[in-house]
Amino acid sequence: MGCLWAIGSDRYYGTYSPTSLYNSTSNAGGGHTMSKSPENATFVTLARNSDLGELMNTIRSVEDRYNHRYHHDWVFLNDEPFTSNFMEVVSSLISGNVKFGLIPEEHWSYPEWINQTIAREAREEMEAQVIYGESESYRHMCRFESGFFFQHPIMQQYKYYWRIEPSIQLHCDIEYDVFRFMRETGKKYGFTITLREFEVTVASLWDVTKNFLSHNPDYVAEDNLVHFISDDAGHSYNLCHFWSNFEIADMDFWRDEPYQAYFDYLDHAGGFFYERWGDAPVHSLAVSLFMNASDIHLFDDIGYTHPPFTHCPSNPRERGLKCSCLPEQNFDWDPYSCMKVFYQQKGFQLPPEVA
Ligand SMILES: Nc1nc2c(ncn2[C@@H]2O[C@H](COP(=O)(O)OP(=O)(O)OP(=O)(O)O)[C@@H](O)[C@H]2O)c(=O)[nH]1
Ligand SMILES: [Mg+2]
Repeated sequence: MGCLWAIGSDRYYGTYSPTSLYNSTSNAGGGHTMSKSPENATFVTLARNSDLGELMNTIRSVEDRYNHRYHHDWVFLNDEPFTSNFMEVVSSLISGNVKFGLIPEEHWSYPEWINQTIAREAREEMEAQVIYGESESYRHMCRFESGFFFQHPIMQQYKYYWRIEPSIQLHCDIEYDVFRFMRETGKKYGFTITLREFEVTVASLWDVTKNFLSHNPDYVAEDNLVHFISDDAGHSYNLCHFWSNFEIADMDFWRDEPYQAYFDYLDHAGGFFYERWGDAPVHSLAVSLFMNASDIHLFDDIGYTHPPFTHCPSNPRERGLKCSCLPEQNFDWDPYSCMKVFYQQKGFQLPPEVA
């Protein structure tokens, strides 16, 4: 048994398998009879060693509802080395290849242009206002998820990812390969839950975004979804965003020039530290502006909970997927959800009780 934190010259590459350290086609969980999915795709989970307790049921849920059929890889990233206990336990639960990566320090630290005194004062001021308002690590996490997870050497090998967080649950069987679906339909971004951001955390995000757009108007897609994020044709931000703890998406979008230039512009503006810009609004603004509406997919059939919100299918066909959630738990039509706005912008028919 053992774990590798370094293979070759790449100190950020690691893999762990109790049975075979070097056989990249073997799976740690073992026991599957179907072959591995050919899709160039992986689950990705950012986690601390202390998240292990919450992660075990989450992984079990993802495997039982989906991955035992497809055996996709699963990448775990951390700003500190994973313990061998963490690696052993999660590997024993996963039916695909499992890889562990250490985040490079430059992806989880202050850029030189940030004034850390001002950043600290901003945190102190936000402490009583909003969840994680005081948290320094939360800000590094949001900046990492906004701009760097797809640059990690392990993630560079893949095109598609499904982001999984500790303590989420899947409620319905998923009987098709979601990554194959993304590839065959040309979709670039998939989500399940939408909601509104706390305004204080993104106070200047839209103004900074508008400044960026004024210098880069060509990045805006012709058939964009600006009316999802703005109720007044782009004058102000309505705080709607796709909840990024669930994302099934194409990393080429994050790696391509428009998003790279956008993230760099935001990073220099400093709002990841002087405010508390979340990766969810940052991703959502980019997706809504730089993608065509047809690139964005609502995975309505995926029953999903990230506490405290649930997306539960109500469509009778989707209810046949042995869902362990009730349609009345669905957050979609709550006043804080933006699903109605999304339906209207996409031209979807609203359920009669909502229309
Ligand atoms: N390695 C590492 N991972 C972190 C850290 N902070 C958060 N994460 C991970 O980043 C993701 C988002 O953090 P969460 O604490 O779930 O943030 P949230 O979803 O906004 O809020 P809650 O789930 O309600 O706590 C999760 O996958 C966490 O495990 C950190 O300091 N280090
Ligand atoms: Mg979370």
